Amino acid sequence: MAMTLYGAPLSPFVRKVELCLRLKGIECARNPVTPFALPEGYEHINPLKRIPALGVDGRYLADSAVICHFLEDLYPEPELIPADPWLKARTGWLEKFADYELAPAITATAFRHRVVLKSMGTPYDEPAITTALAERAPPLYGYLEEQLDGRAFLIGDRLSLADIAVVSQFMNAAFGGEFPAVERWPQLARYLGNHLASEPFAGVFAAHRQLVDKMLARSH
Ligand SMILES: N[C@@H](CCC(=O)N[C@@H](CS)C(=O)NCC(=O)O)C(=O)O
Repeated sequence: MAMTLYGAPLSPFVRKVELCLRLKGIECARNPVTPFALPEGYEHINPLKRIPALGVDGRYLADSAVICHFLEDLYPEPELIPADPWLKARTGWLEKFADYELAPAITATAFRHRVVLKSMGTPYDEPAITTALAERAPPLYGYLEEQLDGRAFLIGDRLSLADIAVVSQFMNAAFGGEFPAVERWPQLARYLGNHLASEPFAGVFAAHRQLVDKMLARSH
């Protein structure tokens, strides 16, 4: 089976798929397209014109969750989505929470404005971003704080797609200067600190920070 991943490395959604591919040792070609310069005909790959997409023997899948679940079915080891129905559903929920709640609240604010727009020299409204983060992030952080309940992983006692989805969004937020305060959300801050400093996240975090630094340096 010949696979190609379409997408730019700094997308938290592409990073989710990258981490699944890497953890499962799946061979896959890369086509580093960005939403700003999509190749002609990309709408036939993903009509929403978003990244990531996965080419599989000339057919295409869109959406990071769909792709990660497909990879899990094809390559069940190591297990990133538990088989137990309750834990599987909880993993799906926390992945959705990351993709559809954390992403607009912390990635589309902190990362998009303070990194993407800034690097392109596009003016952005910093007070509006600070206010949006202050309003939208705390309830989400509070919920994750409750879910952790003293554990090192969101689901059970091992890494799952829930951790991959959540930590991926927080990497982008961190590049945009957003991180939960340890005094207010101690479990979440420690959970993120520990994962960002250990594999499979640490190497990706360091490499992607270098990309961000280069983007911002070029814009000066
Ligand atoms: N739910 C989608 C979200 C993908 C997404 O929003 N990707 C962003 C890049 S981080 C994108 O392509 N944005 C371009 C656009 O929305 O036009 C997924 O999980 O793949």
